[in-house]
Amino acid sequence: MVRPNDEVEALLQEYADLVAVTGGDAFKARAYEKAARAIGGHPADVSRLDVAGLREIPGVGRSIAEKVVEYFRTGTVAAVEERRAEIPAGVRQLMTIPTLGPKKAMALYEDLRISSVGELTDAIRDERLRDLKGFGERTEENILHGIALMRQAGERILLSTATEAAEEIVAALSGIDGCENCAPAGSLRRVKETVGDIDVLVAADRSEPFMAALTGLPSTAEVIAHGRKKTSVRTVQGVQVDLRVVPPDSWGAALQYFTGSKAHNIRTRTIAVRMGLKLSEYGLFENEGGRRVASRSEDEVYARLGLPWIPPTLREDRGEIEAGLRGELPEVVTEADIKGDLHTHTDLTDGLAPLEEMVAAAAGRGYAYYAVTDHAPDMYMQRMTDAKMLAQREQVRSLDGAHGGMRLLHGSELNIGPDGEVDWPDDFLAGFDLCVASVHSHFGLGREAMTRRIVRACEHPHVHVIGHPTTRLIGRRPGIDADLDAVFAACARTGTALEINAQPDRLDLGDEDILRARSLGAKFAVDSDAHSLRHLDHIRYGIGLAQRGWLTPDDVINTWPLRRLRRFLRKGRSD
Ligand code: DGT
Ligand code: CA
Ligand code: CA
Ligand code: ZN
Repeated sequence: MVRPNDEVEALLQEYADLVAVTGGDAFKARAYEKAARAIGGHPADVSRLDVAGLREIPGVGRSIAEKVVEYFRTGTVAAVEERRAEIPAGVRQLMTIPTLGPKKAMALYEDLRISSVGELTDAIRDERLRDLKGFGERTEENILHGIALMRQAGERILLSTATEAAEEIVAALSGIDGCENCAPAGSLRRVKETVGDIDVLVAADRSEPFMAALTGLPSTAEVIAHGRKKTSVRTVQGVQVDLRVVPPDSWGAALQYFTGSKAHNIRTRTIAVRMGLKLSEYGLFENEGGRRVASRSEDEVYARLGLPWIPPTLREDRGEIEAGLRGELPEVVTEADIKGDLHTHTDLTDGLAPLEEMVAAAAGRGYAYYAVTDHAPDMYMQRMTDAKMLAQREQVRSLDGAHGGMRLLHGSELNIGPDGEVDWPDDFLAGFDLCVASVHSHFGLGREAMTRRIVRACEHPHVHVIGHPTTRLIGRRPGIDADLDAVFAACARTGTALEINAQPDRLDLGDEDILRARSLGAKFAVDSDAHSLRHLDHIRYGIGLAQRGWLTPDDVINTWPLRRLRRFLRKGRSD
């Protein structure tokens, strides 16, 4: 269920951390880190490659390739096990606390013999960390926050993880004889940013074959409950899956009920009650006589309640019922509306694929335009130079229109400095078609300074999109502290778009922020921020978020025809 590539990525990343903290050389640790990312982003399944095949992946040398082969042959890697054995399990857990990291965790162990999360919270309470080099009051706060994030993340999983797991289950169950319908429900169908458990629904006359299939899947680690109507299992990744099998003639009612949200269902039930009806997962029934009046499709159920079909992404009781009753539901943006991606990387910086391959893959998605936005020089480890950027521009120009007429925009992802300044002087910036500007450092500025910083970036004539605006990493790093309403208003005023970054662990902006920003008049760009070919597909999660924020194509600049997009990129200038 976990992609083999992701498994190897996590393993090599762990190895890099272990090397770093057990006194191995920093160069080796970095090499493993780089290989981890390359394998995670590699389009082909690495479990099927031999040493020679693996060595064709950039950054993967003989010794790394051999470890990968060893892992798939034996299930473990001796070198990783040896390093693990040097560190107590509790300390390894400390290393995974966001905001703490491997180095500090090791320092805590070596200097204070702290080897569990419990001991760490005790030590913070007793102010025993303050005497350590590199720790202070601020660090303590951050660590406590990291522990809280880790505990929350332990309970919910990333949307992408849940989606991939659910798709495998749905594919397996759909192939079984007698399956009339099969789909995910619950928060996953509503495309929530994180998912508590996966709900899957099947319409069939006999339930047992489906229940048996779920419990027998290779990805199933544990059966929690096995029944005729509902079966629950836990996957090898620790995710709970609830499978319900319903009679085909109550499919619509069941799908509506188990999609939720609870808050939305309370509203639909109340409407039913007022009409003298009763709504359950079996259908919509008349109170008197109990005749069933709707149940086959969701459409039918909503129609009988006087409502249009409501997209699952809107079902949160955030005004969708009222809008539906008035006939004013938004025509939310869909993946088919997206005409291009405006934030992507190549192997010129930290992307994994060369320009031509990224462009070909984008064209394969049917895009009308595509922006290449590699990192700018202020992110030092990317080693960007003016010459490299200009050489890439030549290459971009030569590929412009070469794939099915897809137009290319040459851009860059700039870094918003602590005072709101960006890389490069204006005359150099003027040469780009489009610039995304993002916060990549100084996350801890005070609220006022942080707000001023981003507003200044919005006011820059050559900044068109604010990339991953809050910089949060789900379960790992909180968003920056800024007056976001002031930022959103500045975006609206200056004609700067807010990004909806679709990277699975960012999903930034989140739905609540999108709703507020939209009400303040801002426009949006839904971007993959792809660092590899397969990342281009992540755009779907961004679309889910955009829908949850009630956005229509008119709100999203990369659904617009290129002419209208180019006008937006002039930021009011006439040139
Ligand atoms: P999650 O799993 O925490 O991410 O969120 P959901 O929304 O998937 O919640 P879950 O799995 O507990 O239940 C799936 C759906 O089933 C939920 O969205 C609405 C429906 N549902 C579950 N329990 C109740 C209930 O007691 N009343 C009503 N009206 N609906 C319920
Ligand atoms: Ca659920
Ligand atoms: Ca559930
Ligand atoms: Zn980026």
